[in-house]
Amino acid sequence: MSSKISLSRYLVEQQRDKGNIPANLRLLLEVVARACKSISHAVNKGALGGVLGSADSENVQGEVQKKLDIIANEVLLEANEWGGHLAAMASEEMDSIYLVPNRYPQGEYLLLFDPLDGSSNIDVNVSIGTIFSVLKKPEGSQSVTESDFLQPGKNQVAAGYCVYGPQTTLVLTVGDGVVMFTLDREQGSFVLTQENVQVPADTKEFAINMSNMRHWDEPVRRYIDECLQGKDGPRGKDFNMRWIASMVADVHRILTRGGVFMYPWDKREPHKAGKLRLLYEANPMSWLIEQAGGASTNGRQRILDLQPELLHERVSVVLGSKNEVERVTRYHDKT
Ligand code: AHM
Ligand code: MG
Repeated sequence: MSSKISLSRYLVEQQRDKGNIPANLRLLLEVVARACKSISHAVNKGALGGVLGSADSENVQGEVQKKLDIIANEVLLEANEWGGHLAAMASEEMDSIYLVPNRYPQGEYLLLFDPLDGSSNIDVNVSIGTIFSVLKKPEGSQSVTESDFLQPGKNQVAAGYCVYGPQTTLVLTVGDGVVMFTLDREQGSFVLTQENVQVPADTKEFAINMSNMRHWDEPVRRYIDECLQGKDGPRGKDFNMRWIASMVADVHRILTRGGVFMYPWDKREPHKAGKLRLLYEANPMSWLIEQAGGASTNGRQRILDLQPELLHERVSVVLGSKNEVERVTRYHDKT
């Protein structure tokens, strides 16, 4: 790339030249990116900033919160509440929705996020990230309620994540393909480093937590079993496995070099549809993957078509290289 394109310039061009986003959505995305920069600095300080370890509290899903989960949540709330672009926010770390306080102007967007995904990796210095999804407040809705957030993923107007790894990378879609920006710490800005991200349709790499194998359902067991048989099995090729236990990092690898990611329903807690949350994990990641030419399903239905019933609803997730996702879907069809 001859001259550097900043996130601000990319967004201005999406608004002014391509007409893909209105000014308020541009502002919203700039603010989210600014918050991610600040979270990246906190993550970077680690033990020196006193940010590691547990916070001695639990979130609505009964998971122990880490100090950085709470810090990241606060950073996102504070950055976004006063700009006038939002009506309300929802987060993995908050039981219910957060309405923009009355003292600030109300906007037309709803922001949903997992402030720090991959929390089990915080203290061990492995990549973690922020996942976000943007919806429009339904027409005619005056004061926002939780039901305004219960929209299928295909309604998203922007989605992305920021991965805090060896580099801090912001990955974004506004429905015009997927773009990646790397944080230039000297300049303090995100710089466009990859456009038109494409997930190869075929892959020899899968990501799943194998320790849950005995709890899986038959179609998932069959798919992984065939991968494990390698060259000698029905697939006729050897597969490689990766599992980072940070969805952001696993999805980032898949957007970079292909692969299939699975966190399926399993028999440990049969009443739960899976581990990952639909609204602020599966939906934004599914849209990014689809925008990059991949596919995403719960095994039986396209994730972006699912009608959410609950704010913190869970879902079974299979996403990544198209041909592999379609194969897993076929295996589900047969049962
Ligand atoms: P979190 O949002 O509480 O961090 O949980 C979500 C994470 C995903 O990033 C990751 O894919 C998965 O949980 C790992 O789960 P497990 O530890 O069961 O392998
Ligand atoms: Mg998460």
